Amino acid sequence: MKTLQVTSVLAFAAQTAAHGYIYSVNADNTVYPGWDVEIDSTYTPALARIAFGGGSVNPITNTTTNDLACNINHMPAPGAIAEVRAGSNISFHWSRWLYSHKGPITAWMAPYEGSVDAIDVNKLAFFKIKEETVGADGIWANVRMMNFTNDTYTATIPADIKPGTYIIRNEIVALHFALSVPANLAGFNSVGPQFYPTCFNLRVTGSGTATPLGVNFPGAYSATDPGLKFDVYSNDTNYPSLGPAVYKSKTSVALEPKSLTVVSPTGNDAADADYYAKQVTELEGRASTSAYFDSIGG
Ligand SMILES: [Cu+2]
Repeated sequence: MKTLQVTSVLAFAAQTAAHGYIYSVNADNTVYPGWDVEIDSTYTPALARIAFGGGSVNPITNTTTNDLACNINHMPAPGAIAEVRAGSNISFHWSRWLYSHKGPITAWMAPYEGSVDAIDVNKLAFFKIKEETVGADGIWANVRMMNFTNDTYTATIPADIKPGTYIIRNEIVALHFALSVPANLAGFNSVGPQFYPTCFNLRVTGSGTATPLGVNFPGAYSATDPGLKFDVYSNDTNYPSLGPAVYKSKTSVALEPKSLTVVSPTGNDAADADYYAKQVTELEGRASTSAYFDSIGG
C-alpha cells in the first residue's frame, strides 16, 4: 500500500533523527566538544575535535563489520587530543537517548603509537574499563543514564596504565530488537542487536606501567554471544556480560583537584554563541523525536 510505504519512509527518517550522539566530553575536568552530527560537518576547514568525526547515528547491526570499532563514518580523524591524568574521570554527554534501547553501556581504551590520522582503528587492542548493564533493581544502564546521571556516562581512566596516547571508545548496545521486532516497527527494523560506538583521542599522563591485553573490533563480539541474545523484556537481572572482563587497576592514585575548563567549540566567542544556539535547537528537536519513538516502543 502506497500510503503505508510513504509513512514507513518518513518513520525511518524520523527514527534516524531520534538516535543520540555524544556532543560533549568532560575529560579530567576539561569540557571538550564531542561531535555534533548536525553542526560540526558544516564547518570548513574541519573543526579540531577530540572525536572521530563523520556523524552517523544509525545503528550498526553486524558484529563483523569494521564499523564496529569507531562507527560508520569515522573521518575526519581527531584534530585535537584530550589530556587526562591516569585515575581521573571522563564523562560522555549524550543527547537524549531512548528508553526502549536497553542494553549494556561500556567504555574501552586502546593504546596507539604515532599520528592519529595514520592509525587503523580495526587493529587497535581495546581493553574494557567499564561495563554497566542491568541492576538488581531491574533498571538498565540506558535508563539509569537518562534518569539519574543527566544523560552522561562516566568511566575512570585506570590509575595504573602506562602514559601515552590512547583511543577511548564509549558504546551503547541496544537489545530491544535482539530477539524480535514488534509488528508496528517491522518495516524499518531488522531482528538483532544494535551497536552505537563513538571514539575519542586521549593522552594519558601518569607513572603507571600496566599494558592491559585488548581485543579488536570486529572480533570482540559474536552474533551468538549470550549477551547479544538476552531478553530485555524479561525480568532477568542476570545479564551475562558481553566481551572480555573489565580491566581493574591494581593501584589507586590521589589526584590534586583541577578547576573546570571549557574548550571553545569554534575558537571564536561570537561564533561560539551561534554554535551553542544551533546546538540547543538540535538537541531539543532530537529530544522530542526520541520521546515519540519511546511512546511507540521504537
Ligand atoms: Cu534505534
